[in-house]
Amino acid sequence: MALQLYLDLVSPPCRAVYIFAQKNNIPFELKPVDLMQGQQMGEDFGKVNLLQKVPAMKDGDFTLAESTAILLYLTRKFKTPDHWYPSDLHKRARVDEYLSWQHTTVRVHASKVYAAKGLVPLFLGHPLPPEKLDERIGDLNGDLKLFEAKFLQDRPFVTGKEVSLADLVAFVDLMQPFAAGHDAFEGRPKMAAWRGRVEKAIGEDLFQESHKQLFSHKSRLADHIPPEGKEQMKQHILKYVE
Ligand SMILES: N[C@@H](CCC(=O)N[C@@H](CS)C(=O)NCC(=O)O)C(=O)O
Repeated sequence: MALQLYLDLVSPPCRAVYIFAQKNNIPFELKPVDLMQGQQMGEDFGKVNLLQKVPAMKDGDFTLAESTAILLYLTRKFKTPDHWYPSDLHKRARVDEYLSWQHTTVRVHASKVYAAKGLVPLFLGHPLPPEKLDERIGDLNGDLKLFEAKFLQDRPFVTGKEVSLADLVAFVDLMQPFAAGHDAFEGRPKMAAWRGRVEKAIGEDLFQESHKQLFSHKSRLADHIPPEGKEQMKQHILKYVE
C-alpha cells in the first residue's frame, strides 16, 4: 500500500510535506483533511494522529505526526538528494537548528499575521484593532531580522548554495501572511531574492499547485462556512490572535 499523507494544503506544515514528496517523486496517496470543517477532530483521523493535527502520515501500520519528523522520515526512507538534509555534519546541524527554532517563532508568528489580517475581518466582519495587528506584525518582523542575520546571512540558502528542508519550511510559513496581503519580503531585498530562489528550486508549477488552496482560501471560506461553524471559528480565531 502506498504511503498515505493526511493534509490540508492551507496549512504551511502540510504544504512543506506535500511539496517535498512531490518534488522528490515519492509515491503517496493524498488523504485530504479539511480543517475548516473540523475533520481533524473526527474519530477516524484520531486513529492516525491522536494529536488531531495535520500533517500526519501512515506508512503501512506505522503512523507519524509532526511535519519535521515526517520530512526527516521521508528523506531517510526514500534517500532523497543530499542537499535537502545534508550528510555534512555542520550543514545538517544548521538545518536541525532552524527546524528546532521555527516551531515557536516563524511558524507561530506568520500564522498569527495570516489569522489577524486574513481571517479576523472575514469572521468578525471588521479588522483587528491596528495596534493589535501591529503587535502581530512586530513579532514576525523580529523573527525575520533573526532569520536574515543568523540563518541566511549572505548565502543563497540556509546551508549554502543549495536548497534544504530549512528553506522549504521557512518559505511555506512566509507564504501564509503573503496570502492575507502582508508581504513580509517588502523592504527586505535579501529575503526577497531568497524567496525567488526557493520558489525556483521548488518549480513554478509545483509552487502554484501547492499554494492554490491557500490563495483562494478566503473567498472559499466566505462562501462555504455555515453560520454555526462561523461562530465557533470566530471564538477560536480571536483567542489565537491574542
Ligand atoms: N508542530 C506541528 C503543528 C501541526 C499543526 O498545528 N497543524 C495545524 C494546521 S497548521 C492543525 O492541524 N490545526 C488543527 C487544530 O488545531 O485543530 C507540525 O509541524 O506538524
